[in-house]
Amino acid sequence: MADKETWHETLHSGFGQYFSVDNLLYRDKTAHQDLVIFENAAFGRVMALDGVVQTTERDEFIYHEMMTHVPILAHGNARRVLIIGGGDGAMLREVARHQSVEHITMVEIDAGVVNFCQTYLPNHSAGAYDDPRLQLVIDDGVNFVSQTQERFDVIISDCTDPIGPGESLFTSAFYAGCKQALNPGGVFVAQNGVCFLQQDEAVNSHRKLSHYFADVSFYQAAIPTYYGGIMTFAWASDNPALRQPDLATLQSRFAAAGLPCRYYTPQLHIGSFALPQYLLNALS
Ligand code: AG3
Repeated sequence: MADKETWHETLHSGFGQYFSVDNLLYRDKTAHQDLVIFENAAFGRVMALDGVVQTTERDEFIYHEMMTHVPILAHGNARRVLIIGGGDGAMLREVARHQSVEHITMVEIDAGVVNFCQTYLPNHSAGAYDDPRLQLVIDDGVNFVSQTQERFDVIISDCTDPIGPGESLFTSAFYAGCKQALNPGGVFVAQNGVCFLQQDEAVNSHRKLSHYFADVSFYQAAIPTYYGGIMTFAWASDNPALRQPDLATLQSRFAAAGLPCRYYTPQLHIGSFALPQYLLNALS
């Protein structure tokens, strides 16, 4: 933080965003990262790690709905879901809304993020840590996916940017582990940065994932606090049909799931796989 009143993001060089710190709720170094949680008049509670905004109360629904309902509803029969990262608990909250999901494993490297977010960012997890379907593992995600004998239908990588502890979640070793931990017909999705400013990230993920999966692409959403335009989510599976579901199928799955969404719609799900030409050019 630059001073007591204003917090500046340090992710991009040369320009960026700031927040007024209207009430500092928590700030300390966990075992792995510099964690800060504060109140901001415009965005509610804000959580940042190592100088980068991870989530805010005001716009988190866009990110978390898109990273859960898109793969789960596209899959159509996801019973076992693995979340990598996600220590603030909102990804868990959204996955847990699917009554058809029987088991959720969440692997977070930083116990401090889990603990302090439950105290200072409680609306994110909204009680989901008490869900009996949850197995919470404090471990490195690469380690977990390479060693586990368990298999999952959907894997969600709710990672930070590839700096600090989150860097390993952008490696071939991690993608190979995710491939082996997926059931046949499974889907892997991952936070992949804002592609206008972090295009190399998308290009690299695409190249690495293509070694392990037959169908690799991205879908996107604009999330205001992930400053700089659309955020891309990596999408990897062995079944290209999962990326092009028909509207009627999604609508009936969505209705059956009974989800209270504020961003996700089946129409938007289908449209989110359309990518801007500059990204398609970079990927080809
Ligand atoms: N993790 C993704 C934060 C990425 C921010 N990156 C950026 N602005 N390029 C969010 C964790 C929420 N559960």
